Amino acid sequence: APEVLTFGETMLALRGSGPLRLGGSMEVSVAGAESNVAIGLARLGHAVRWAGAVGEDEAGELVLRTLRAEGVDVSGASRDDGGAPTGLMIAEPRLPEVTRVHYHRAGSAGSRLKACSLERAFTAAPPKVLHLTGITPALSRSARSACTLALRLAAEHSALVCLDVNFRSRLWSSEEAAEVLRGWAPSVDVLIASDDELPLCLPAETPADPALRAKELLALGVGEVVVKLGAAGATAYTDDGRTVHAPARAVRAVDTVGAGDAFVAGYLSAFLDGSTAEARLDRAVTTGAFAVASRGDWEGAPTRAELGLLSAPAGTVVR
Ligand code: KDG
Repeated sequence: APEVLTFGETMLALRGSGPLRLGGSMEVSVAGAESNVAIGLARLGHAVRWAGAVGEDEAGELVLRTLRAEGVDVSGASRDDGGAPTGLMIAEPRLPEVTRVHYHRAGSAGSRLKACSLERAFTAAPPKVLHLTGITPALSRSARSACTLALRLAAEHSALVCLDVNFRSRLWSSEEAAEVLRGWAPSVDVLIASDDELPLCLPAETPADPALRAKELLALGVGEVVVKLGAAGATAYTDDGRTVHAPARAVRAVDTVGAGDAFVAGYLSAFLDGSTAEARLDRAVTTGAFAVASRGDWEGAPTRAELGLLSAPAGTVVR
């Protein structure tokens, strides 16, 4: 059985080297927050299953082939038999520090993921941990139902639930997101969010202070709240009343897209290893830093043996 089951939309990802309207060549890869987490976990040696849907097309084959090559179990993934294509995401580096992302995913196969496919993938081998993001319920009614069902199955099979809020304003409004995510909060064991995303899981009247927000979430039944603070690191609030902080690891930033997913993979990896909150955060900021220092969403994710590389002095050549 997998240690972690995750699902969501993974798209064909094209990345140019300048303004999209000028044309030129692009790099071809795949991207999806949940599959980024799955790859991050697989590289760290965990058994992980991804159960999204792709189109019956070559882009879908690339998604499945990439995940398979990375050691992610795709036996629970499905192909849309209604002709919907695999979604497309274009990353347009517009300034050295500013990348625009364009989605072509409305009506895509991934967004039409069916609850019954997810149920098959879950019950075939119930996982220890179910990982969801707030992107999937924004995709469609059926994707949202798949999430609701997954939460129910997790409760029935005593799987822990990890939720990364991952708010995407291009997909839904904060009001719509809050309506869904507030209902989910009491079922979540590990809630991971950036500071500004916390109110999406809380009642309308929320304190401005992140520590008070986290306490309120714990009171609602969340097991543990992990707040990502970007360059300022991350803070975890645990249900035994402890607050643990880890500063970010200093790296030269190359591409911040995918850093949050890498952070989640590191955190869950240490969680599955049975590590302390300090060690969980330490691995999360480490894997997050690898993503920031590497081009692409998931390509730079470290293996377990590579985790220590970040401490090597500048100019190190490993030979
Ligand atoms: O976290 C990185 C994701 O944003 C990217 O892989 C694409 O899943 C994606 C999304 O919906 O933005």
